[in-house]
Amino acid sequence: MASNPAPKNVVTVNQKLVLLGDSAVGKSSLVLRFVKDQFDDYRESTIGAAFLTQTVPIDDSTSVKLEIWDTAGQERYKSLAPMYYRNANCAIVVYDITQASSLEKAKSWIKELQRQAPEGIIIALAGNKLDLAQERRAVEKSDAEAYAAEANLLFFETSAKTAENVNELFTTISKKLPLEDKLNQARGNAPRGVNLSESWPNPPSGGTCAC
Ligand code: G3D
Ligand code: MG
Repeated sequence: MASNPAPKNVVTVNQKLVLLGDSAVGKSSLVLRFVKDQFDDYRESTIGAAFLTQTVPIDDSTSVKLEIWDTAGQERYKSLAPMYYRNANCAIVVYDITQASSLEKAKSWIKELQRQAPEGIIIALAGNKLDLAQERRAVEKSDAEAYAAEANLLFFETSAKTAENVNELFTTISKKLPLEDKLNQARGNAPRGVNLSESWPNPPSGGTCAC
């Protein structure tokens, strides 16, 4: 995925994305694949949360700059999560298709988001490690897909390792975001090329990968 800044005649809208899910399901790996098109076989666990940005072209005149908060999955960091999803525009909840318990954990995050996150938040469910499907699949795609449809979620099976469906996941969620208000505001009140930004919750300066 190209990370070039949007051209000058394109309006860029900043939107907040949070990743949630059990530890070791591949949240940081999905972000690394999406933002840098890389994969590390040996990843250090995320401490607290990591912040990255990536710009996604929506159409000829609009881009979304995703401000991505990659949270740590361990139980000891659970109390921090509301800080990241409270103002989120969208969320990706990740499970590992080789670990059935990780889907249960994902469902509990989705319930929490549906109760506590801002109304209208766009939520995607991602079943990661698709490259291991043949040998180690423990969650049937049809089961997860049926759950996602019932809970009104976008759904993808992904592999951060092979990159399968990773851009599709982030691009589809970006295209689902209701941007009308912000675009009208930008086109009516601000010169073209303006970057509509809100600070949330104080991203580290530079916006570099800390995962
Ligand atoms: P997390 O951020 O959800 O905690 P990580 O998960 O991104 O740190 O990944 C946890 C482990 O899963 C890492 O392996 C990572 O390489 C592996 N992984 C992540 N995504 C995939 C994938 O799509 N396919 C496969 N096969 N492995 C993946 P280690 O060995 O470092 O624990
Ligand atoms: Mg991580």
